[in-house]
Amino acid sequence: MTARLSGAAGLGLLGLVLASGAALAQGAPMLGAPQEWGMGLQASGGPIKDAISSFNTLVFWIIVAITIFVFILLVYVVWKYRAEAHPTPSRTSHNTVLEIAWTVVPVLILVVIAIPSFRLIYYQDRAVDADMTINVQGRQWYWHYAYPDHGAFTFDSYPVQTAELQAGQIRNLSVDNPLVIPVGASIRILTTGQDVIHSFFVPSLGVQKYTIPGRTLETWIRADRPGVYYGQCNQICGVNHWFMPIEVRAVPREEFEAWTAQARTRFAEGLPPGPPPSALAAQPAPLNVAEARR
Ligand SMILES: [Cu+2]
Repeated sequence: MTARLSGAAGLGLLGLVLASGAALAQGAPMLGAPQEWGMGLQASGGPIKDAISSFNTLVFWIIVAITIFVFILLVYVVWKYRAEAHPTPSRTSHNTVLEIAWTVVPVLILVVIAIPSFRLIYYQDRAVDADMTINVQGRQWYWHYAYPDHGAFTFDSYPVQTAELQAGQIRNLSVDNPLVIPVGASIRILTTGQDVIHSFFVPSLGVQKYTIPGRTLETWIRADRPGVYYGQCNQICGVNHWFMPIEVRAVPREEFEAWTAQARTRFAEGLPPGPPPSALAAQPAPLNVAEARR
């Protein structure tokens, strides 16, 4: 899918290389989080975000081309038809060729945008042959996660309080019990809301899905590299809306299995699962620890 979109985008690859950042060595845990002076989209942690970045690049360059074209046209007209050089104004009010052209060309541009756009929407819609399922429930004001394929344990996820932040943790983004996923697995995400509409939004994994009371919506995620991917509820859901950060930790499959085993045991004892074992070792330092802690 990425390849298809990149093909359509043409220049997408350049954008992706720039976006995914020089700081991210191949295989190193990556950090999906806002960065100081970040100008583009967040770095991509998986195929869905790759596809979104490609499509974004395509639309960006179309906008650049149109803007330059209109600017040049304006300068040309202002210069060429100024009163001094062109004292008798044209009285032309209709021009069939021109009118057809300025109708057809925008339609073609829209078609060029629409085809990859619809492709992307259907690509994001659901996982083909998902490896596992995670249930995500938005609640006022925390996240509730369930792993139906791994013993049906569940837990709540709250932000780490500012005073309790440890090195590498990010204020208003780090949580006590992160969502843990295995690297490279296609994960079906089923969302629902307990009370009001929330939204499960993790930019670096390319996912945003509403959690609506009484309804179950489906989407999917896949992280191709180990890392920490941050997000937030991005639906204004009440006074403590800010209290709903999302932290997704993508870990190697063995570590994921160990974590689920630990989580099941602890769930049976009424305890939260906590982070995966190597969480602190694998914690990539944000570029702006001082800033994040402020
Ligand atoms: Cu919310």
